[in-house]
Amino acid sequence: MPAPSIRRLTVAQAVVEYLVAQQVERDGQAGPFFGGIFGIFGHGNVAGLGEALEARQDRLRYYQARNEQAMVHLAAAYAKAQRRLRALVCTTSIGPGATNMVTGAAMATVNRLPVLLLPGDLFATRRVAPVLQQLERPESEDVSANDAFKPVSRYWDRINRPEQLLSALPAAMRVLTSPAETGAVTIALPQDVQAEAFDFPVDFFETRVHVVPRPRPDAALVARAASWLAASRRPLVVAGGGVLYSDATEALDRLATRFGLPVAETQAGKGSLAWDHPWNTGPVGSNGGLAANRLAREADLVLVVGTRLSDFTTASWTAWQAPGVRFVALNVAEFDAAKAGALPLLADARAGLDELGAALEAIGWSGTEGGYRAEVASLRAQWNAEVARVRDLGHQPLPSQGEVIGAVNDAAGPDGVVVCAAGGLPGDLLKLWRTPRPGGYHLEYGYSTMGYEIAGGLGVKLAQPERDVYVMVGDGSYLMLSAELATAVQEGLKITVVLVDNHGFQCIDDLARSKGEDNPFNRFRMRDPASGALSGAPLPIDYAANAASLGAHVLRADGVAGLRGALEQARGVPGPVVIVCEVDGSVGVPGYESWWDVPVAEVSASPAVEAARAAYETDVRRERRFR
Ligand SMILES: Cc1ncc(C[n+]2csc(CCOP(=O)(O)OP(=O)(O)O)c2C)c(N)n1
Ligand SMILES: [Mg+2]
Repeated sequence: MPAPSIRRLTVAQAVVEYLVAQQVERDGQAGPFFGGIFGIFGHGNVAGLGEALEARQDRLRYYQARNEQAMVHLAAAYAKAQRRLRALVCTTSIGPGATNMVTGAAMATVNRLPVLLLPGDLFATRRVAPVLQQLERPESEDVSANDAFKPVSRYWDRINRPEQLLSALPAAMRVLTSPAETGAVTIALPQDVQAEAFDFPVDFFETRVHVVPRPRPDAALVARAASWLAASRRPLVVAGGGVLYSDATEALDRLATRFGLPVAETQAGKGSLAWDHPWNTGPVGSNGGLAANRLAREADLVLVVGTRLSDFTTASWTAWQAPGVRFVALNVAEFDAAKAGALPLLADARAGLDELGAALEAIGWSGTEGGYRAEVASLRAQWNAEVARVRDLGHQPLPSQGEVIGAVNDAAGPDGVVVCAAGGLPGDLLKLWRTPRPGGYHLEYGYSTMGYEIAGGLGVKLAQPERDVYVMVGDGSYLMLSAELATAVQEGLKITVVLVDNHGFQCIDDLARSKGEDNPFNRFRMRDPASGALSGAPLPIDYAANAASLGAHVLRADGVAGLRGALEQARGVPGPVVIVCEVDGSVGVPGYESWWDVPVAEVSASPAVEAARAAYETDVRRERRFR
């Protein structure tokens, strides 16, 4: 008798059995790809996936979440901290539970982070319709709320028959483990199909190792890139997130050091070189610093590595002003390598940097000239002095946000990780945070989603329990999505949340004012009964009491000295800590010869808006297209 070659499982059981058998290997090291599953049950997953997971708690641990959007943030942060070599799964009920994940899916896809989303779906049999939470469409029965995931997923499928899993799950794994294509993967699971049994082939559940390759660039193009570099007088490297994902930090260090190449950082790439590395010139772009922004302006050759070249990196395409400036784009994704009319080096960042270094050796280039090196050193010194100044303003009576960042950075030490996503903090962190080690700076600035911060911090802590995680969150973001503090308490995940209270959506208020607006739309003020405007007393929100009510250990920081004391105290607390710190929102960190394109009203009754429009029309002329 031949061994039975089928296993009779429900579709939900088959999904779980398949997921636990998936491994990923890079550079010869293999491990399980899925680190667990977050979920909130309801109809659409409780009797299907819920039953299947109960039986497999030994291999795929289930974690409760409070909010479906937050759990996708958590999963994406986990994947980022794992350099995309591990991921989490998210399961939801149908309807609102499912569509709550759409924002998270978009965020993961924008940031190229793998997350596997398993929303429940309507009955495939359509036996009962409309079911609770069904979005009916008169023109078609082949549509559900889950179709909203299509434009925000890199792979989307709906399992209407059990055997569809046999192609859908491998396709999902291909996308999740692809450095070039990864993002949100959505597999909608109709709830009747989840519970249906099927004779699956046994070998479908055998351990499968997905090898993440390090594609090498085209040899002729590497030679050309090397000749362009050797001919340049003012080259600049821009390090994006791809450097970190590819573990290319040492390769970048070697190339920069050997040839005297200044390196500028993006939000996703910050930490590619230690902040005090002799060739790290700091951030570039709209929130860039004076060293990198000046170097960028006059650069004649820009080597961009692992970056999407978002408007914040390119300062809305005003960053590069030298006539004839050329780009070389090293990227694992063809889509990104083709940007800026660049010479495309379609490759893994580490492999590409190594090959470029070898090609430069082969043509005997000794690197940049002494004059340029001296200029870089001088700009670096000026920039580091400016950062020190802003981190230590001594503003009274309330501290500035820059001082708070300095204090948290000091407390985080060499191995701490800072997590942030939206508000005024990301720009200030990009300028002021000093990252000693790769992975110490974790910003979600692709989608810049308010509410990512606390959930993201938990994802990082789950991925890297040995590192201290510091979440910096604005009062606005905190109000939007902070309930995962309860999850932190439940799971004993220690994160230190520094809640920066400036009584409103301060960065938007600043932006509105810089464009001539004069309204209270972005401040947290009571509506004034007399005027009817949002200009009354500050909202009486007690953030400390709010966080304490969720079970967090809470500390109130009074000034910078109080904050330093609270951070010290937080060290000894085993569970999550929230430190509430009021700042003076009117004291911002300056911009450094940079710009961001935010169009201003072309006609307005307000002279301030008219003036802002006139300035806009001058500035926008500096935008250069590179196609
Ligand atoms: C989900 C979401 N909604 C809206 C925005 C637009 N937005 C960006 S920053 C911001 C204000 C953030 O306020 P807060 O967290 O207090 O930070 P602050 O600006 O005060 O530093 C808003 C509304 C966003 N990024 N994400
Ligand atoms: Mg605020």
